[in-house]
Amino acid sequence: MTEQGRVIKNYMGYYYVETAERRVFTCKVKGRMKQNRFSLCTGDYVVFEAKGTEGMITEVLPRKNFLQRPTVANIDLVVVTASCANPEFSFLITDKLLVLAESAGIPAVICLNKTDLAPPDLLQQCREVYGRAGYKVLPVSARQGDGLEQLRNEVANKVTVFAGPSGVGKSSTLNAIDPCFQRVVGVVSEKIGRGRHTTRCADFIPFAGGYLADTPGFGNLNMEELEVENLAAAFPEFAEYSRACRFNGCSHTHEPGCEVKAAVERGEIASSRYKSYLSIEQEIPAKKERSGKK
Ligand SMILES: Nc1nc2c(ncn2[C@@H]2O[C@H](COP(=O)(O)OP(=O)(O)O)[C@@H](O)[C@H]2O)c(=O)[nH]1
Ligand SMILES: [Mg+2]
Ligand SMILES: [Zn+2]
Repeated sequence: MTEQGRVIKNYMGYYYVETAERRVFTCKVKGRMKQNRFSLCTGDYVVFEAKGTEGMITEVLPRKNFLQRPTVANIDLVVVTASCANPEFSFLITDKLLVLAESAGIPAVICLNKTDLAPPDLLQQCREVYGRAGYKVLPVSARQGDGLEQLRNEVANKVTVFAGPSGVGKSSTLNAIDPCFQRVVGVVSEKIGRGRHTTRCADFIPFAGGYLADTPGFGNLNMEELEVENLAAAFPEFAEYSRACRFNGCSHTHEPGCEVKAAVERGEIASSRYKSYLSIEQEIPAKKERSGKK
């Protein structure tokens, strides 16, 4: 029988596909598809031929969006997770994750975990910087159980991915949202997980009418796939100023009459955000270099 469903887990070459009736099928990919350079990840909607509780995937339906790191498709929300301390809060990593979500066209909020360890003023500072950029900041202490209700409300009925470096408390936060989850916590277990099956894909866990996806940590964030020309658009608060720059296609780095730079100097755009912009811009190879490599 032909069925449709969504890939909720990818493990050892098997795709676990859940239908609208919440039946889960263990599926493989039809050989013919493999030849056509198919791409399939958690979150994809697929068509499959069902036989008992198994299935053969014959088609991947068009994606609404796609996130490279972690590799997931058709997402409603990215929760960019950071910790107040241990590891120390990083504006740059937070901004990189926001840029990746923004470039993929996926809404994002910031979960600021470990508020129990927060240095004075950090929460206020984050609220100022990210509030101005249009992002909600949700303070949480997974350890003390603070801020969870707001987070639960935020993710209800959505397909949500938790993204953030190792150790900030993504798994702990998921466990705090729903103690049934029992995600493995701690740096050591992450290492084992990475060694055994190098999963860059995330697993979906059903929650409140949607799904939550925990993701393994990452070594470094690859910003090289971005286009320099599109980077400024991934900083929503630049838009109203960049329209007024003297030059069309202003890169907001060295040009005279740059209104983005002027706004940073007046304190209307957070200097940490502009610093991240410059730093990410440096990481993206110039167009010539890129085509030269191919
Ligand atoms: N103090 C404090 N520690 C936390 C909190 N949340 C997580 N941790 C600790 O941070 C470490 C990493 O947590 P984990 O959930 O594995 O992080 P992940 O790598 O992002 O999934 C563990 O030792 C947790 O016990 C918190 O709210 N406060
Ligand atoms: Mg984890
Ligand atoms: Zn400019």
